Amino acid sequence: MSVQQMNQENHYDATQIQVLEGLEAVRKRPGMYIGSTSLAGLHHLVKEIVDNAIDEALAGFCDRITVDILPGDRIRINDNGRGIPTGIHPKEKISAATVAYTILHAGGKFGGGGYKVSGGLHGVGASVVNALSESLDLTIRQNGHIYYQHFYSGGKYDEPLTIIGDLPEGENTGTCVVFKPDPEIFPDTTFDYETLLTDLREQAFLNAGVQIVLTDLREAKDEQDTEHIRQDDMCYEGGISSFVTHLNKSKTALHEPPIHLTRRDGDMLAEVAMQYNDSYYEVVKSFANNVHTPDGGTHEDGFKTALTRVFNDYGKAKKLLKDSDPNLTGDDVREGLTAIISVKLTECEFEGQTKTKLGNPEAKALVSKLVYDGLSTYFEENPVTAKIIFEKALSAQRAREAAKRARDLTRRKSVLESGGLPGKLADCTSKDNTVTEIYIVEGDSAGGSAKEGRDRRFQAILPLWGKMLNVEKARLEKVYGNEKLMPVVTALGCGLGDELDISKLRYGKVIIMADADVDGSHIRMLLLTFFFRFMRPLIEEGHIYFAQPPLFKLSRGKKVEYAFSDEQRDAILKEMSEEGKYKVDIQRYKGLGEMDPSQLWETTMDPSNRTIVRVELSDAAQADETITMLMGDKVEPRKEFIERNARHVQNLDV
Ligand code: 0RA
Repeated sequence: MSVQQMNQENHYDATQIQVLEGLEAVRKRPGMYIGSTSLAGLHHLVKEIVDNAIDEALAGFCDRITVDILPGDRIRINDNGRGIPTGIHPKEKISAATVAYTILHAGGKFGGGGYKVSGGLHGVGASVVNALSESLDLTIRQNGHIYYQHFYSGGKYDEPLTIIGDLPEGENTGTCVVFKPDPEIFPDTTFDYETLLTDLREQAFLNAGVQIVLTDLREAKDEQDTEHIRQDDMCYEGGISSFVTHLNKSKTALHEPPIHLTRRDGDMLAEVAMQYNDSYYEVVKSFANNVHTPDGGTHEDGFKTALTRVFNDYGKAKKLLKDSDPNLTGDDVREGLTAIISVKLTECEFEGQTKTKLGNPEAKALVSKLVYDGLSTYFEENPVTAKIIFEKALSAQRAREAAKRARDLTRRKSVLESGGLPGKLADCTSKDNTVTEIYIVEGDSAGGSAKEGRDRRFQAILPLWGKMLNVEKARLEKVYGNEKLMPVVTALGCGLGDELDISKLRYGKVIIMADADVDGSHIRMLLLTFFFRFMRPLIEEGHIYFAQPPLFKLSRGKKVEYAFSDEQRDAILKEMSEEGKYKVDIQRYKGLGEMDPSQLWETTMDPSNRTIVRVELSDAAQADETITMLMGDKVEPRKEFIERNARHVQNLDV
């Protein structure tokens, strides 16, 4: 029996026209609904559908969500909830499930009155995904039946939601969606397993006890072909405490387990998990209604203020801080801290240009009460841990004061010595940082070629020399004394740490140029770590680049071409060999130093010919994790990472 049969016919037509207009608006301006049609937008589609299933889990009816990447880059999302309502929608006169998948809602959940907790695009998501899909198949298991509806070309349908069979005895109710993103909308429709895994793992942490299983079936012959199936089965009873443990896995924790605090106030819920480690950096990640808020907001403010207050009050009360001592600052008490803040509110107000900052004032009050009371009690009840953590903050305070002295000293010295710029810098003539660039070059011989080959009007060269400092294991004060890093800081002119002033940056592009081998990639990582830890806005605002020097020079007679990969070398070789009589000569560049100045200019520095790669930072916590792993002192996670990313590493290093 068709659900539609219960419907008046002309109503159906009217609804469909309305539907197509709504969904057409999404197809015309997808960016308004999913941010962009780049890979980020593509992966966002999965989030939208998963969010709906998570809402069902939050309502207490669903505890397992599976996400499968199917051949052809289709996505299948299945949950064991109640199933989207299949009854006739009183206003639209078609099935409520069809409404959810075809009518663009202004917000709220299926006409409101549903869930207490909802964030982001919730509820609007299903129709947006449908609008941007080439095809979408919806199956609902409910009332002892299996309901099915097929959509195509961005949400069109020929048949209404229809019962196609009976639900076998003992089988779960639930919702299953299979969609294929429309290649007319998305230039690249290839899903990245790691991206989905990171997003889904985050949801599994934020929703304790909900099982989320991601499976990649693209390479599989069938669903039993385990050899070609990648799968991650995630369920964290510890919730955000497990998240903190996960983020700290490459670090050495100062206490076990993480501190976990929870507080409820009416419909509001605030939760914090935190753990200190022996590094010098903080990772604080906040969420509102399971939506990441990278720009923080009221919940994060409440956390930070209360944390600083707890430390200073505790220090004074226990005579760990004398009355005459300066207070600990926020930076002091957050050194080596990994924390997750999660609030659930009836309605979130998001602020800022990208709507990624929480605005609700009540969240600040709730989180700060939670942290002040909860952590004060924790300190009272766990004096040994309290002492270790407090000592850490005191040592951060001492280091901050030492760094200030070192900074004042270097400042005085550089003013006295050389008018400020490092001796080895070959500066450019232009002072306009919308056109200027600086090449940071490892090795004196490559530095020499770069100086000769450059266009001195806008290209500056700074050769690096001396012993590199692994900043992952050092605080700011060490940077001030480092002979390799200080010239970089002085040349860039914008200071570092919390004194960084990006408006003083002397060059618009900061290009790291190192050999295409293991040593070169080490230098790239070290410099990048340095920028990430001490000059992060340079990365965030897109000023840091990697130069891409060629790996091979191929020549035949007078004709010369360069190759940047093995594949390209083979292609050029084939082409050249077909051309005729001379033998093709292949030279492999072992280092930048082997190129003469004109070759270096032509292949790596000439803006009209070169390729440079901009370093992008999509998620600071993710980057922190990777960097700690690669540069920190725990070996096991690093080995694991390198094995998992062996192919990427090869690309970088060969
Ligand atoms: C019952 C009522 C409502 C929704 C659902 C079940 C439900 C929706 C989804 C989406 C994916 N999986 C699902 N499982 C169940 C409607 C609640 C409302 O109108 O607010």
